[in-house]
Amino acid sequence: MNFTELANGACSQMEEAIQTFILPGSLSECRRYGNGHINDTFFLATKAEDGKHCFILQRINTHVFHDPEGLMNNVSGVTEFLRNEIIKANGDPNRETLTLISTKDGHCCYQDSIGSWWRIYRFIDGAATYDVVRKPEDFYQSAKAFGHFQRLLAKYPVAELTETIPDFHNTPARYETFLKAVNDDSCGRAASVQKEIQFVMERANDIPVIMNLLKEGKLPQRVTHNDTKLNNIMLDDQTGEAICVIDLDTIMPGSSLFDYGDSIRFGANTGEEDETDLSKVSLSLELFETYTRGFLEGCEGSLTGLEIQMMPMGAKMMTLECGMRFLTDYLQGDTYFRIHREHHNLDRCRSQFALVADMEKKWDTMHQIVADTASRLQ
Ligand code: ADP
Ligand code: GN1
Ligand code: MG
Repeated sequence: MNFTELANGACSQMEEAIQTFILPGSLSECRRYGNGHINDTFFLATKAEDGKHCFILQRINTHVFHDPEGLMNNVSGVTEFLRNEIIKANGDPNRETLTLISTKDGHCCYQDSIGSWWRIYRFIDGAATYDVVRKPEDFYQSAKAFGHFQRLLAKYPVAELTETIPDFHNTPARYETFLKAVNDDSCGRAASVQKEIQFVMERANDIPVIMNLLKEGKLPQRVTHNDTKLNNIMLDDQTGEAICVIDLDTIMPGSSLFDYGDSIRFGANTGEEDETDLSKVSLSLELFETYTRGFLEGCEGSLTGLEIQMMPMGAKMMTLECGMRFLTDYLQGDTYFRIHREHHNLDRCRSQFALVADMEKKWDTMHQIVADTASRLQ
C-alpha cells in the first residue's frame, strides 16, 4: 500500500495508526474520501476470511480541535448513548449511529509518534452523503433526522460534554475575530474585498440577536450538532431515508436555531456553497418549506414559540456567520478551511452573502412559511 501521497507526508504515521486498531484481516484499500473541509478522511478496506470489511479512517484536525481527547469523549459518549436509544427503538445501531473501532489497547483513538490523532469508524454500507439536494424528499429526510437527533439528545447529560470549539456559533465573537482580521490584514487582501467587508458591517445590528436571547434565557439551551450540512447525514441507497447523522465533532450546548439555520444555509441554496456564478444562488422557498416541515416534525413539538418564530433569523444568521468565517479565513491566509483552488474561501463567502441578500428579499415570505407550517402541524 502506498501511503505517501495520501497522508501529506505523514505516511508512516498513517500506517502506524492503522496497525494500532483492531481490524479484521489485512488492509486491501486506502484512499482519500469525502468532501469535508476540516478532518482528513480516508476509506479503508480489509480482506478477511469472511470477506471484505470497510472503514472510515480520520485524522482529527488539531489546528481546529485543540482538545482531541475531550472531543473523542464526546463522540464515544454520544454514540454509546444513541446506540442504546436505537436498540430500545428496535433499530439497527450499526447503521443508525457511528460505531468507533477500538485500538488493541482498548482506546477509541490513537495519538501517533508526531502527535496527530486518529480514529476509525465502521463504514456505513448501502448509504451515501450528498453535497446538493437531489430532490426535496432528501432534504425532508435530513430535516426529520436532524430534528429527531436533537430530540434524542435532549436526554443526554450536558455536563459530560466538552465544548470542542468554544464560542462556535457565538456570532458576536465571530464578528470580533472578523474585525480583527480586517484590521490586521495580514495577507494584504482587505482592499480587494471591501464590498464583502461592508456587507457584514451593514448587518452588525442583527449579529447579537440570537446570542442575546440565549443569554437572557428567552431561547432555551439544547444539546445541538452545530454542523448540520446535508453531507453530514447518510441517506439509505434503497429507501432514500436518512439513516445516520455523522460528523459529531461539534456536538455542544447550543440553540436549535444553529442546527436548523445551518441546514437551510447549505441545502436550501439553489447554488453550491462555493458557487462562482452568483446568479445561481438563491433561497429555494420550496426547500425552505420542506426543511421547516421536516425539522418541526422531527422535533416532535419540543420547540418553543420563540424558537419557531426565530427560524428565519436562524437561517440568516448561520448563513451570514459562515460567510463571515470564510471571509475571515481568506483575510488570514486560508489557514482554517481546506481550499481546493485560489480564492476558494472568497468564492464560498460570496455565495453565502448572496444567499443572505436573497433571504432578506424573501423575509416576509419566510416568516409566513414558518408560521403556516407550524400551525398546520399543531
Ligand atoms: P469532516 O469533519 O471533515 O466534514 P466527516 O466526518 O463529515 O468529516 O466525513 C467526511 C465524509 O466521509 C462524509 O461526508 C461522508 O461522506 C464520509 N463518512 C464519514 N463517516 C462515515 C461512515 N461512518 N460511513 C460512511 N461514510 C462516512
Ligand atoms: C466545516 O467539517 P465540515 O466540512 O462538515 C465547519 C463548519 C462549516 C462548514 C462549512 C468544525 O464543516 O462549521 O459550517 O465547514 N466545521 C468546523 O461548509 O469548523
Ligand atoms: Mg462533515
